Amino acid sequence: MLAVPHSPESPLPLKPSLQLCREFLAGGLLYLEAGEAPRRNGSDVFHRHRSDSYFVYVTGVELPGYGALVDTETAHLTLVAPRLPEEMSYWVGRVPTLDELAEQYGADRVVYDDELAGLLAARPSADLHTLPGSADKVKKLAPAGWRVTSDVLSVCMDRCRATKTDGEVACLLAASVASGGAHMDMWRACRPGLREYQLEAVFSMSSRCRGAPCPGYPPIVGSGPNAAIMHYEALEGTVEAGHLVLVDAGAEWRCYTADISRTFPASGRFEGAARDLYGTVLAAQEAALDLMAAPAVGGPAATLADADRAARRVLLTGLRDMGLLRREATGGSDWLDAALDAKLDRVFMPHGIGHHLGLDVHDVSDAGPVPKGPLAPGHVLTVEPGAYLIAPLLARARTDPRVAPFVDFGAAEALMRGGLGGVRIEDNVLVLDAGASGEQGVAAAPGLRGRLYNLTEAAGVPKAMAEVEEVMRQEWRPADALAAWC
Ligand SMILES: [Mn+2]
Repeated sequence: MLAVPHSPESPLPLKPSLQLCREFLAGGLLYLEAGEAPRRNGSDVFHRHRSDSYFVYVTGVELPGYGALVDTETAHLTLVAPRLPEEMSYWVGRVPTLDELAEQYGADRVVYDDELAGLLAARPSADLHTLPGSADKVKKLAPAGWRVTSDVLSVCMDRCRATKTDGEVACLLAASVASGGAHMDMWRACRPGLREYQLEAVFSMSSRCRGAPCPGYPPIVGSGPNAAIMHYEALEGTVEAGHLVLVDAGAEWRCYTADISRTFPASGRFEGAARDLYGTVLAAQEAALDLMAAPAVGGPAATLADADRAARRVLLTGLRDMGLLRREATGGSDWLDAALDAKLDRVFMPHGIGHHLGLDVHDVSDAGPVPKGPLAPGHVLTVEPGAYLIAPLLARARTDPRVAPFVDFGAAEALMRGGLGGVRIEDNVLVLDAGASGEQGVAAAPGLRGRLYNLTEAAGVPKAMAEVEEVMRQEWRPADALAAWC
């Protein structure tokens, strides 16, 4: 089974993923750029640099100002380094030599950026593939007779990036370990009276101490009613004793991000309607995971849309059983089918069940962030059902004659007055070869379920209510995060 890289310095074999590009690009070269750190307001202060994902995919280089030239026939990688003035060594530290860069990043050759045009001129003319953002610059560099195109590279790379290599999965698992540890530190640190941004600060501190330098997206920490705001980023609210706190946060490791959501009770105990709602969402997630985990033998593999549908059926049934939805709405026809036909599920879960995950939180594929076809080995996907009490959606539901008869608005409002906002539970899973886990005798490894390897479970992040409560009873010890990579 895949091992977690033991330290942030472990080398990772990212470069082989590049060979996939050869299938799609008929020869030629490709040129990619890391990009520059954005300036703050045109001043001489910069925001933190984060290299372009396509560039990282090919080079693993996280530094600004670099470029990469790749021969798609031979996978020969030329790293293009900015020629930095001598005085940079005392502003930003020692500048590595070209030999050191070649060694560190496994490049076949490293040149300075002012040598690139000469290097191209010395070669026979060819197609030069790049991304739209670099096209103008590359056109100026390319000698006469070369064809510079940005039409196909992103499509080709999106297709490659959808199927993760072992090295990429190792990065994602490391991101999951760091992010998961930080989630659990938030549970331990949580108490009524804290502000949401204080919990977010615990996440940042803990994940950074665990080797993940920055979040892959703005963390969502929504307490009580704020849990019902899908992309809540204000983080100014106060955690109250009766609240559920919804956290959707993931940190990057080598630019690969986790995307983990957990919901926990501020009091340390799941009780009443919060308990019912959590149980419903957890059951919906289990239904989706079971469906995705079933081996594809003799028939087409499940799709994420199948998992989405399975989760919504469980969700609606659970919401009905907890008294939010009316049983008598359909006058005899199958209740679930009628509810789904009316899109009742969209009132309570307005987002999809998941998406690709990788260098970007909504990662790329040739079908976009959400896979359309059968689940395929190498896909890393989120599985994230949720159920929320969203005031504007409930208001709209009241005026929709197809949906309104299903909803007990009085019950929903009573729960909202009690401060209940919503629940989301999100794991990250790798799709394995069909039947892989059973045959290889590793079925007992944490996180393995049929043809799924659940990175979040493998990282030791619980979601059963009793286990979440157990972690919440533990003392928060920041020193544990400091020791995590020692
Ligand atoms: Mn997600």
